[in-house]
Amino acid sequence: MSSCCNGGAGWPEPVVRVQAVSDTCGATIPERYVKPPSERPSLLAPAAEPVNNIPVVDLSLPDADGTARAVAEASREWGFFQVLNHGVRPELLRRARSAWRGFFKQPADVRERYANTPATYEGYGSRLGTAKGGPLDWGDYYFLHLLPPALKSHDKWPSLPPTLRETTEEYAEEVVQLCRRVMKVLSRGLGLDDGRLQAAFGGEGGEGACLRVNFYPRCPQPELTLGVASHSDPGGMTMLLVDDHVRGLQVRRAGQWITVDPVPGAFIVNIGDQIQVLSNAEYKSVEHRVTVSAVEERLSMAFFYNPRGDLPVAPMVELVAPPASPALYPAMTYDEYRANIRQRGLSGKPTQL
Ligand SMILES: O=C(O)CCC(=O)C(=O)O
Repeated sequence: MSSCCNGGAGWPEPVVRVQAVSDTCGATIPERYVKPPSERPSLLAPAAEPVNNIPVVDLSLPDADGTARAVAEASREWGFFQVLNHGVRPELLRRARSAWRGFFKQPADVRERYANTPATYEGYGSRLGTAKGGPLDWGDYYFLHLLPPALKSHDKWPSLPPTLRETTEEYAEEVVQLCRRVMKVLSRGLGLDDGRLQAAFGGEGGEGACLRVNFYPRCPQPELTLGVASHSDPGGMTMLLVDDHVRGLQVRRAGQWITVDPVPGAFIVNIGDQIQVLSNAEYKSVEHRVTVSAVEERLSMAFFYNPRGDLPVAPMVELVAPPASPALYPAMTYDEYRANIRQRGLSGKPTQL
């Protein structure tokens, strides 16, 4: 099998690209990708999936209080919802997906120029977590920083395809605007001023943002593995863009895995651990995972919108009223919280939550 290439750069063992594994493994996936039986997906034909989907909210409706109620209910009950009429141009969604697909279709030596290390994870990667011999997921990714501006470095972004940097820049500008808008709706849904949650993130211009583009190659034994194992998102909120026609995301609800049916052109929004803390567990950061397919590749773009890294994040005082409603979490900065996750990798939900 063609493997390679980045074992000396801080990873505990050589990193193998899942694209290379998919191209060479034949009908059987390597043992390292096989999940324990309790974690394996039960893959049903689309027609046999439980008819259930995360709530869908139309952001263009004029009733702002009604929208806030719908978003708050989805955030309490599901931790997930899809947004339509969100203001990010459909043409830009298509261009962003196409530019990033173009990167994953570059020859291996072009992709390897951007191989990442566990120091920052920025660049082209195939694993999370640094435990030697740890489980691997059936997906490669590209991770990059967007905000604060001091962390953004175009040199660390792919130069091919030639449109990628400019398109990603444009995409980030529009998605940040959408995140700020949804933050207001979430804040109102908690009965707070529209700007309150954003203030707890460091204000407009003080927040953090990064992007992980996931590429899941075809897999000959999708029933044995996962594209991303079950996890909750450590940051504030995630704006996820998925392929319109390929399912894969599953959300845990009442002990069951619900497959999300993507609404074409929508973003999938999910609450991350930091908003669960700030809302004192009113809004839930819910575990999710990704299944893969034997017949279709899949690309997803996870835009992570986070509090400023050095701000203490704790339940907002307006939502704390002891003894009936004590603060459920101690204050911790997002930088501290993230350092812990980067070491152990994404798996399950942190025990303190
Ligand atoms: O690919 C997806 O649908 C979800 C990806 C995800 O959960 C992640 O990048 O954290």
